[in-house]
Amino acid sequence: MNIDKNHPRFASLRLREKLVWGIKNGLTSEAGLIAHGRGEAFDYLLGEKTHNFAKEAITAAACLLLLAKRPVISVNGNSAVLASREFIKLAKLIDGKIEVNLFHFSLNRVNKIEKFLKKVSPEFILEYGKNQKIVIPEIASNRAIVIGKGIGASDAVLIPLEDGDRCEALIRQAKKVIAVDLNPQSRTAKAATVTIVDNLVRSLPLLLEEIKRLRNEDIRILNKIISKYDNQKILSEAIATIRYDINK
Ligand code: PTJ
Repeated sequence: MNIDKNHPRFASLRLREKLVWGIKNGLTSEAGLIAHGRGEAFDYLLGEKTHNFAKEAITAAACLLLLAKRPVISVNGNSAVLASREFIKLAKLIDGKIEVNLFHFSLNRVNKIEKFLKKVSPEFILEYGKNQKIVIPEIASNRAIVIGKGIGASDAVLIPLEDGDRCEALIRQAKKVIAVDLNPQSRTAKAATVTIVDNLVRSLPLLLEEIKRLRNEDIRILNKIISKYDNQKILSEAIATIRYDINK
């Protein structure tokens, strides 16, 4: 569909079109549209803007990623079509790896998403077919199967648009987990080390800028920012913002 740039909902409609494109081209799952709709609803309630609680989480996330020795970005069928360029830029900045890890698993979709990301840059992608896999215990989906030297060996993982039990399982493995989730009440949001309650497409460019700002800082300063960070407080602020706006 051709969307007029002057349409008041242009930005939102463009994202929808990206997901529809993702489905037509075999990257995004059909359930991905439902997940996107849920995200849209929360985004609407949050006024479709990046709040201070999200900015605070972005700063903590930047510190975690800069301190990590083996950071990995986990990409699914929604996030791939929404933010492929930003993922590659992020991998470059933090010297990290990108791994495709799907909830509605199909090898065909993994291959298509990898191909799509590799078009931007082939450098940072750990390919599913070419790397040894391991199983992360207590995950009730194919998400349990991860690349050994990717998510398996990681000390920090970015998990945009997640579905809960994997986040909890990664935390049990003593990994730092950064979630991007517009729903502050999701299991993922509650379990993650740092939860960015914001739209992926708004928050990733800000995360890139924050990493650039902090990358030459003393390690002690980065650690101090993390030690002061309180994810529960961030989630409470997000929930309060939604409630306040509903009651206004
Ligand atoms: O490609 P696959 O097979 O790995 O499947 C990906 C989806 C997203 C379908 C799968 O992980 C899933 O079912 O996720 P859930 O459980 O629906 O959770 C997705 C979460 O992301 C929800 O809490 C949404 O509110 C949130 N969300 C959706 N779109 C965005 C978002 N958060 C941030 N930015 C968005 N654009």
